[in-house]
Amino acid sequence: MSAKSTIGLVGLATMGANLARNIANKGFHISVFNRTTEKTEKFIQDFGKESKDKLHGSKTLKEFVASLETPRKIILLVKAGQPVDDMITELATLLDKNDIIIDCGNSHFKDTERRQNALASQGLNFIGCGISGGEEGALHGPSLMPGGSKAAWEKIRPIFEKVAAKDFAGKPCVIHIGDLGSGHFVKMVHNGIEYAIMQILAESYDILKTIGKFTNPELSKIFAGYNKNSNLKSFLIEITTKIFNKKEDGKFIIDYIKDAAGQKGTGKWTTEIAHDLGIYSPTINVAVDARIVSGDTSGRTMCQQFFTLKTSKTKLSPAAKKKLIKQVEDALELSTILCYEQGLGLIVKADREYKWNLNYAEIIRIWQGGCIIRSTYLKDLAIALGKDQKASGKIFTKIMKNLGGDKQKFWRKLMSLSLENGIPVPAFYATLNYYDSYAKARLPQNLIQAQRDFFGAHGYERTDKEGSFHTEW
Ligand code: NBP
Repeated sequence: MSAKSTIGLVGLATMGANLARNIANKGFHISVFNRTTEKTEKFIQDFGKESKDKLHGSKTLKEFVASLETPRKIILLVKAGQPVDDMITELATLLDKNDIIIDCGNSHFKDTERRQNALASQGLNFIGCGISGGEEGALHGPSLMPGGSKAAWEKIRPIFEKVAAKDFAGKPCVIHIGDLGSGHFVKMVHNGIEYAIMQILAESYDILKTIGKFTNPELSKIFAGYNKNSNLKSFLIEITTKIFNKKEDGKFIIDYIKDAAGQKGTGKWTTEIAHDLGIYSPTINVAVDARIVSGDTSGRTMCQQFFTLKTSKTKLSPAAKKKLIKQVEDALELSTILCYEQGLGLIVKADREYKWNLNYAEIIRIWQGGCIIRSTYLKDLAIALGKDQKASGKIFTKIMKNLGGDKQKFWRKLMSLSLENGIPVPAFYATLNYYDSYAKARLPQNLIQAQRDFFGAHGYERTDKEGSFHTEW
């Protein structure tokens, strides 16, 4: 290769390989490097022709760095954690002032800030960029959430805007999120919302299967019906309808998948940071817990010998089954709205704490395409958070009316029915508690304050006069 590549990418696993192909298919020359050289060779063999020779493989990091235009722009898509630090250390010795490293992995935003500060002292730019959409997104258009130096962002902007997914209006699903670790923070919250919505969908499945006795093809049709609801139409529901219909060797594969879900960094980090920032995001918390309990297979087996369920076995008439489908839709709709709300609450609090000066409407807009939590509801939500006060007020009122209407009554009834039948619905329940806790004028924590004062003389504030008080109980 004589001319130099516009950009480079390190790490050719699922995300890196697909993003590199996407970048090359959009017409940019891209050099790639992977720790295991055979993977680079196979990648070039398999996909080199696809983009008319825009992909260039390097055997060594030195050769890779030398193949790039300056200032060099290098995307990292290696395993999050120590591999990112190792790769940065190696690269930093080969790079020149003003070169840019873009970590597109799921790194913790505090690690991103540490890396930015360390590299800045060497004159290097570091951007922490969240990427969502899995392998399909990486290949055809992901949602991208870059944070860090604005000047460095301007250098990568033409490439990122071309490879990103498009929102409902055809604009690229990428913006400069803000300074420092804000891009990785927003991606982390995106994943927290993803955990919450996936748990709510799993609970809907359990209710419909256990109480409604619906078959897999019926479940697929039910979820396809939910996907016609403009507040629910989403990538996650779309794939759910496909999952229920998928057969292998004549068997529905869903019935043979072990019920133990893994949970990696981002979900747990979201709950930790929510606690650190004092933000109530119960659905995200219980979604992480629900995966933890599902994975405790030995604990579950042991408890099943001793825990007796005194539950009803509700038998539904055809009319009642129809009603159940609607009740689940209503609960799902309101819960999903409140999952986005919880994630947003966390972003707003972090923005105030870290002074990132984020644009919330734009963050919601770039989640409209490419990412896992994309949903038609995000069109309304972006308007509700936008600058047009009249339009925003109108949509906000519509959302609040929906939350406070009859669907809420059906959601409460569904919770009773689920609990009577012994179906764990932690995410549905936590979301309803979230709504109720904010809606209720007086919470019972006056008793907690009295108890704390009783045993620890912690003092309390009163509703009828100013100041701090203590009682000799
Ligand atoms: P993985 O997270 O599985 O990482 C595998 C890649 O890291 C391989 O290229 C591997 O090279 C490289 N690597 C490792 Br492991 N240790 C290394 C080291 N010390 N130095 C250099 N390279 C090293 O890949 P992925 O699933 O494509 O994810 C990449 C990043 O994107 C992760 O942070 C992930 O959390 C994030 N992400 C993933 C998804 C998804 O759907 N998979 C979605 C969004 C974000 P090798 O070939 O030599 O072993």
